Amino acid sequence: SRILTVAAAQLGPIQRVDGRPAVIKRMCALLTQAGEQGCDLVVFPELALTTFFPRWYMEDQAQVDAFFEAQMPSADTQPLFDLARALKIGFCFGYAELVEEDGRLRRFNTSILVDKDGKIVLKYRKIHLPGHAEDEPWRAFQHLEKRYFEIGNLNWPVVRTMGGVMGMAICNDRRWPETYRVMGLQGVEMVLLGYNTPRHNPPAPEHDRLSEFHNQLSMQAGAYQNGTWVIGTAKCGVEEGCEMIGASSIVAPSGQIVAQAITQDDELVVARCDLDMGRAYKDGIFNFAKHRQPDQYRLIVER
Ligand code: CDT
Repeated sequence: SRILTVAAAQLGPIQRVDGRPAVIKRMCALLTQAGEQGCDLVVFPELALTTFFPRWYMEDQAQVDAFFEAQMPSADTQPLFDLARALKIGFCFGYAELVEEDGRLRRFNTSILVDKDGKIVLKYRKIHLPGHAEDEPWRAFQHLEKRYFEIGNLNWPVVRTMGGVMGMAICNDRRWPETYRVMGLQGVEMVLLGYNTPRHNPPAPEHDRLSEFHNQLSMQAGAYQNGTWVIGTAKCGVEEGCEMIGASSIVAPSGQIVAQAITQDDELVVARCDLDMGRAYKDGIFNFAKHRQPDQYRLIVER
């Protein structure tokens, strides 16, 4: 067996006035706890450094860009990198990325994986951007990811690090089977995933009571169908008057949840994960080479 002790480092709410240094302090406190519990890897949420700003319609680009990071690590985030390296812990977190690429400024909803030596070894840019691009004043709050971010342009890369094959996904990605399958086809053994999920979905309020169920359903199915661990980490609680679900979960390749958060606040959820546990699924019922029928799936990429 190849054991990796992993933590989903759930974050409680981050209000708009909370500066990055205060958030980094909370993340460092969770890292320290993770060190005390012998963790190898800590997974923080999507857009971990600020409040979930797509809930607001903004026209002033400078106001929007205040939520973005133009450098990583930055002066604000360096203490997180330093502490993790001192503790010999790998970590992953999400942030809003501002980058000059192809001769223009581009904005992505990004997550990075940092190895135990403090080196960024993998970057992913969110592909399934939910919500809308224009103000919809009838909503109690907006979900303007389609306004503030471009669709990620890195596909779903995986990397061999910390003794396993690691990949990443971000929030809404977890609801789409293609997310896990593209990584599954590259032999992924652990998917690191952060989310910000408002309980209330203005276009379909009748689904609100099913929020945790759909969260679990998606991650458990993705894990089982690809023989991979899934580490789902929430930013949750009441942020700027908007409730977001918690239920951060560590899901085994069997599809079973082996550990889950019980609060809506900063909380470390830890499990000893055997990376070899996916083998029986990858070699058996989900042996892709033997049983998949890609010729029959063409419609999926044609439409
Ligand atoms: N952050 C994020 O992707 N949240 C979405 C909300 C969907 S409702 C517009 C999610 O899938 O959880």
